[in-house]
Amino acid sequence: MSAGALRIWGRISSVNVQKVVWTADELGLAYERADAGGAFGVVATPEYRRMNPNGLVPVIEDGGFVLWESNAIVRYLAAKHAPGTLWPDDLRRRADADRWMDWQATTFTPAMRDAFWQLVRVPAEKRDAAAIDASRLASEKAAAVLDAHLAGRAFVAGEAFSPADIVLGCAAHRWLNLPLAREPRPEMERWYASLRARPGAAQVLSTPVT
Ligand SMILES: N[C@@H](CCC(=O)N[C@@H](CS)C(=O)NCC(=O)O)C(=O)O
Repeated sequence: MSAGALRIWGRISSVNVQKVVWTADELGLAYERADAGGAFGVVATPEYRRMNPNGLVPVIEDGGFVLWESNAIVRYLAAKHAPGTLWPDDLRRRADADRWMDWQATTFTPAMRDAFWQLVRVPAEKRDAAAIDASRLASEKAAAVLDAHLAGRAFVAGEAFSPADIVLGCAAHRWLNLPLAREPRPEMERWYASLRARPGAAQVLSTPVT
């Protein structure tokens, strides 16, 4: 990797890596991404554990500064490169985006974890139907909250695109592409379609859910 460029470690199939890649693409940053995690390994090496003792992806290195936790990375990159635009200056607008980022990490994504894991990663004959259904119901509850919130709003935090759209856009990409029957969510689907039209989202939102 060349010196000085932003470095991202993590396989693109990881929803948490996708957030970071989308943010970098949205900001037009030059970066180099190294596959790590899953079948790529790397995360158990002593060098990697020195960067992230959790052994998880993503990790970034930016001019000697190492950071893990995907939403913290998204906030860091947005605040560094786009204060006042991607990262709102206004305290309340920023808190609004921030709140939805936390909601993605603590509510929406945990709700869909079992459905994703069972339907995408577990062989059909070994699937736990009860776990899938409980996860589907919890995800529908969260999807209903987001769908209702998006009514009358172009983006999650109002009229301007914010980091909340990136992290929830990655979560929605997963939810809307899981092979299961979902309730119709017209506002969420309208918002997701608008995200898919963004050049900065092209790489991530065209990545299959695997
Ligand atoms: N809270 C962490 C979670 C990171 C995480 O769970 N990453 C998963 C991929 S989405 C991981 O590293 N799994 C192990 C692996 O890929 O080897 C974040 O948001 O960055």
